[in-house]
Amino acid sequence: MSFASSPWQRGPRASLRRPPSPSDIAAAPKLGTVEVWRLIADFHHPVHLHLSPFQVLSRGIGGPGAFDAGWKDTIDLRASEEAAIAIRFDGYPGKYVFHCQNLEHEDMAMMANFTTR
Ligand SMILES: [Cu+2]
Repeated sequence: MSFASSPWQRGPRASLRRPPSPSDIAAAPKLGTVEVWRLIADFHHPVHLHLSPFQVLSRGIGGPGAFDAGWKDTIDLRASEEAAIAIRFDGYPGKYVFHCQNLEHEDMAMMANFTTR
């Protein structure tokens, strides 16, 4: 599982394949802004973001499905699936995580940190 956010289009910014270090920051969005993150799954991963709900912009080369309508806190990605999500960062400054909801993957610490400022 990897992702890239819109300010960094040169390639994946973070991977959820290894346990995170508390000091690793994958993204640092500013409160009150919207970022588009591209999520790429190597395996089935239901990806959950803390703090900020998001909307699904696309899956693969198509648009979002009917099941993608509305605000989400989790997106279910199948193996080799790619999605773009728009996240509005509101709330409080601090460090948050996003992670896979699959219990086995959670136990392997499949997560990354982001910080809002
Ligand atoms: Cu997973």
